[in-house]
Amino acid sequence: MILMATLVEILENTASSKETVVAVAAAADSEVLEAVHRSLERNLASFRLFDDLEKLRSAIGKSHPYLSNHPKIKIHHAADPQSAAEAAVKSVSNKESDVLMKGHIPTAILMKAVLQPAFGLRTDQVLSHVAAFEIEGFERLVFVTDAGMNIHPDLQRKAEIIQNAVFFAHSLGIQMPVVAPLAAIEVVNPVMQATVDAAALTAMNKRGQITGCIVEGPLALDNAISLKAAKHKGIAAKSAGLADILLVPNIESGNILYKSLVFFSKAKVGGVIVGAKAPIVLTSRADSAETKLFSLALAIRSSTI
Ligand code: COD
Repeated sequence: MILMATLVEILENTASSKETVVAVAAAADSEVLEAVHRSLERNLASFRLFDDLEKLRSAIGKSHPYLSNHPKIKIHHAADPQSAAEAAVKSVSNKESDVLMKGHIPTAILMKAVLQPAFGLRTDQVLSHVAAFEIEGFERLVFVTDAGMNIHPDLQRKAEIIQNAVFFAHSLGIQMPVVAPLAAIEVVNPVMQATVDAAALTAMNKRGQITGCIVEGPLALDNAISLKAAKHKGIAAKSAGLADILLVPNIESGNILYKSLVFFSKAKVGGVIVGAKAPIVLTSRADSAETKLFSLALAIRSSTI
């Protein structure tokens, strides 16, 4: 597996070996349709769009008329966001589609449909969100998990979230990713749960309970990603400064890190939910068409491994 260092490289090296079909829940949105349009230009996938028919036709007519009779698009009526979520999920679980994509719909509505055992997309694994960031001036991709699904994970859930992200990093050619469980300091403070969990996750990795990676923490963000900062502070951890995967303590810190990277640093990002029977493209409704396209490429790659 070739190591990919940028999201553009990933996009350019992602081709559906077979025709990948993407089911989009609540597709009547110009940024979603732009991502669909750009995917079609690149021959990445074909699409089933689920939404209110009138709304969808009007959105297509306004922003992307070229999509209205496209041979690689099928349109399905769903009266409201919940029906669109359920129909798109069922389309993936009955294998009409290979990838699920969130459109203009709240994450919780889509994920509740994914988690419904009767709809058949769940596995016995934890589902978690992984975002891949390409940051200007930074030589490697940085993965942040979980900024989108698990609200307040306990130790066991954090171990499973790491394992999901590690498999995802492997699918991009990163053979032994370094994982930093983030906290505010580098030592264990019993009243700072993130530091206690980080130390336990480090021990779990050493004992073979989390595999395919090096976990070392607790680390604050600067010492996780900057060798210079880690050296300056005299951090003893061998992998300090070298993190590929940043495990955030909870969804709020993850969301703030995600949005800071995008809005302050203009980082490029793609994000997916892993751990279900098929990959799920999960971006924020405000995310750009480019982010949705990168996310699709990441999802297609992880659906073909
Ligand atoms: N992986 C596997 N199974 C899970 C997970 C998970 N991450 N979460 C819940 N389940 C299972 C439970 O074991 C249970 O069997 C069932 O699903 C329902 O569990 P609840 O009642 O805890 O789940 P919900 O429906 O209340 O909440 C699930 C959500 C995904 C809706 C919730 O976790 C959520 O709102 N997450 C945040 C989503 C969000 O707002 N993201 C914003 C950033 S874009």
